[in-house]
Amino acid sequence: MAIASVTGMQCVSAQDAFMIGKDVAVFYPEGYDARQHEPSPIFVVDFERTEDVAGGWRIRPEFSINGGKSVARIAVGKEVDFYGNGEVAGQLRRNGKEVKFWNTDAPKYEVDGGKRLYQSHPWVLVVRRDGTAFGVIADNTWKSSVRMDEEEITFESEGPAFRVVIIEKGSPAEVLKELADLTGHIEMPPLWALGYQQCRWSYFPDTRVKEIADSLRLHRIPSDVIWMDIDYMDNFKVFTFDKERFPDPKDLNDYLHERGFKTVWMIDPGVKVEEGYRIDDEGTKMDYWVKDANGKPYEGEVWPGQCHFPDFTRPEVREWWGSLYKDYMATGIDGVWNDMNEPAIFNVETSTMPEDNRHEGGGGLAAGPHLRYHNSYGLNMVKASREGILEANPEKRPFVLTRSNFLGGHRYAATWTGDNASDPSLMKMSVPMTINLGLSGQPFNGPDIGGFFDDCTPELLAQWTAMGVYFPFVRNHSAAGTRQQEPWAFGEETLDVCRTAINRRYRLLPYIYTLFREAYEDGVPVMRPAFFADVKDAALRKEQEAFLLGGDLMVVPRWAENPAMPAGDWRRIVLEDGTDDGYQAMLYQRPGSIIPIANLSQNTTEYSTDSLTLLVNLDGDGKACGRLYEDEGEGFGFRDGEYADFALSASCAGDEVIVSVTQTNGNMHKGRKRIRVGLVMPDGIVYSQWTGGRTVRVGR
Ligand code: MIG
Repeated sequence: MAIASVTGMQCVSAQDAFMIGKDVAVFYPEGYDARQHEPSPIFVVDFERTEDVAGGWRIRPEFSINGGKSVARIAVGKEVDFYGNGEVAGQLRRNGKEVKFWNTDAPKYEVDGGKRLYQSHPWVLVVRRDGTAFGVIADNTWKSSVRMDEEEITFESEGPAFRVVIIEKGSPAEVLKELADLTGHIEMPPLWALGYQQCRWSYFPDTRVKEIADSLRLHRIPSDVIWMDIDYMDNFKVFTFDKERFPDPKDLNDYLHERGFKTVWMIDPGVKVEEGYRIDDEGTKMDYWVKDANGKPYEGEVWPGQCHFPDFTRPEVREWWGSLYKDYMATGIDGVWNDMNEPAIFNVETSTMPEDNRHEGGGGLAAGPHLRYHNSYGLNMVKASREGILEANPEKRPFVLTRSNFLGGHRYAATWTGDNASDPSLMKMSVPMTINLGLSGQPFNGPDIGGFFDDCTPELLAQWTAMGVYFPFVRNHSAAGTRQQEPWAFGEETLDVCRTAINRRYRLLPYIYTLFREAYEDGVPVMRPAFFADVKDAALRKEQEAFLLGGDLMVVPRWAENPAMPAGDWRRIVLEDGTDDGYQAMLYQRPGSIIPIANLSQNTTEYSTDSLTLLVNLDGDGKACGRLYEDEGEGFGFRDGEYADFALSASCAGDEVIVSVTQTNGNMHKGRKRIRVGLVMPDGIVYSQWTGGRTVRVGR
């Protein structure tokens, strides 16, 4: 059943199109060659024709070949707002923007005018005035671009004609749920990965790392993770340890574990060309490297000097790479940081490998040029990493952080937004960047807090931390050679600001962990744009200073100049006593919501919800509700019912507010010692006494 028809000079509508589910249609161009695109790294489902696309279906691509490029144009109608696009610099609303899909090491987001960064997500979320929404996926890894013009989206690719998937729904949240159903839901992260994390390129030797850990505890900065950058490696050789600086990684990991820290260590894709270096010898012997156009193992320069690059398109290479993590993780490493996997190459103008390099594929994937496989290089690497780490530690939830990735890669790794700088404009930009990644199926992400390049200032670290603790991923990181950037590096006042902010993060963990559960279930982002509070409110569509953490908390950074707030009686909450330092982001709670809060802990191994505070902001009818999801925070028992899901509810009876906590799901017995209620009033929070049991009655 071909429905091809010539509609313009060169334009053809889909040669074939069909529904692959409710409200999801796929459109195939004429001459579509599945071997050039499938199996797609984006999808976890096979496309099965459920029915034909109905005549009334609104959004349809027109395909064409134009100047040698494969083009898909999608007319979108008037008055729409564009979002998503994955990792992008600049404003939240993508109208009028162009993004290039060619993963690039992009310091300060300056390459190509900021049009291409470390990751590619050929994805646009489109929201109409009335709040209905649709999403567009170009199922294409080849070098390409997208433009969002006034009434039209244009994908243009240097590769062969590609198919387009359209999701049509009643709201952006529903579109994102469908996106998760099609591309995979995130895995539950380990709880510790939601804590505060301290990183810096140049934490060496191991005694310095211990010093950092001790300082965090000494200054009572709640924290969970210390990161090891490339400094620990022997001559930057992956899966090795410098004999002088890091002679005993197990001892270091033990030391940190004893103090309640987890550790994340870096692994890059480039393998130093060196005879006698086990990894290089193995890869060479097995012939696992990416090849140049002549079929010889390609060599490119990175940190260690000349390197080979594993061909991650090959299943056996992924398996091998994954297996390398076994001994490595056995030193007590908790998580892995995959950097430079665009892949980034030094001293070449393109900063990556040649487009005509060869990848072998396998497992149904055809051999093809780097032009095709560049954008999925990072995705395939983290897929290998995740699987290997899981095999090494089958009882633990893998934690992988990646710099490069591709649409769908959220299944394997969390991400950070690469090398920003200690600059207020980049701090501000980190809000829309994190939001748009969330609107592209990657909820677990965040920027280098404090900024990577250049010297941070006390003012900037205070501002950035005071807001950054409400991001999904919270890590302070900076480049070697810049000024020290730990919370204590700028004196008492900055330290106090950071501590207060981080304390609030830890107190909010019951709520934040529940949000990750929601992301896992429904594909809804953890950090959301303000317009999610009221998708019909046109005034919220451009808001990119203030943002939502989940559905119930608006975060307004102190530097926000003119934040648009959702209508309704959102009430200010201040999470703890103490003077207002003028830096802490302002938090507003949604009317009708209940937010669960823990007592302060210094890390997630100490964290407990035995004492639970429920912040209640009643709606106009005197009601409120919320949710608390809990499990072990580690391992996979939750898949077999080892969790506890609670409905939180509040209602008024006479002069009293009755607040109750009811387990609705899960077999985990979560003994709770005591609860209390904080009634959010216009002029502050009024706390009840602590009580045992599951119900609290408080006077209004
Ligand atoms: O060429 O490992 O984005 O976070 O500290 C720089 C050193 C390599 C880039 C990463 C950055 C990391 C740095 N890496």
